[in-house]
Amino acid sequence: MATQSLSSRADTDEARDLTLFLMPNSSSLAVHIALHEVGAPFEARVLSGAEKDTRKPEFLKINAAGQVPTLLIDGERALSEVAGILYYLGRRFPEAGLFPVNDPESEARVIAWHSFLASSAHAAWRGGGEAAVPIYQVAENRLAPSGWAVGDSFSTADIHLFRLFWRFHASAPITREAFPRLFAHHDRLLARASVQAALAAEATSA
Ligand SMILES: N[C@@H](CCC(=O)N[C@@H](CS)C(=O)NCC(=O)O)C(=O)O
Repeated sequence: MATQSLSSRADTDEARDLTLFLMPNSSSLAVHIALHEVGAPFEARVLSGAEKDTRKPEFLKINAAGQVPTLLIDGERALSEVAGILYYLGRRFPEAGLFPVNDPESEARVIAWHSFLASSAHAAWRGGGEAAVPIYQVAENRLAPSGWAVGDSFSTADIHLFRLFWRFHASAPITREAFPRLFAHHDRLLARASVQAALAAEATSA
């Protein structure tokens, strides 16, 4: 598992605290974006899908599920699952405003989005085609009037939604006219500096 390091900010002690194992343009993109949002130094280690790096013993020792994203904390504690890692980053870096504070209903709504996205949406949207359309409809209907996933502010749920929609929407028969909120959400996210930074970094290694 000869991984490439993407981060130029990996030279400090603080950077060694957070290491993201990623595969370009996969589920790990959501965590990559969130790391840019919170502004913490981190090291990104790029695994190769073609080389089946996630199945190699060195990586299975870090995450027995053999999946990205995997975030290594302090070089020793692996955290997996997009939802879990986004929650961790949102709570650890509250100044970034990615997770609601002292508002049980909004907190629950963010968690509900993550649960829906990790289960129903990921499976259906990856499959593509007509079968995926009803789940796009659920997401379209659930977006708040503000255009964000929850309430009036950007949250980890928006990052998770963006990564899945960005990756899979072209394989479903959906149009801007029929799903205006979802496409507007996608465009809004695409314009963020964090999203541009993560996509540009992953493009150089894909
Ligand atoms: N439930 C997991 C899904 C993660 C996942 O599906 N990761 C894929 C990439 S999108 C992966 O690591 N595949 C490599 C493999 O299974 O060997 C999450 O939400 O983080």
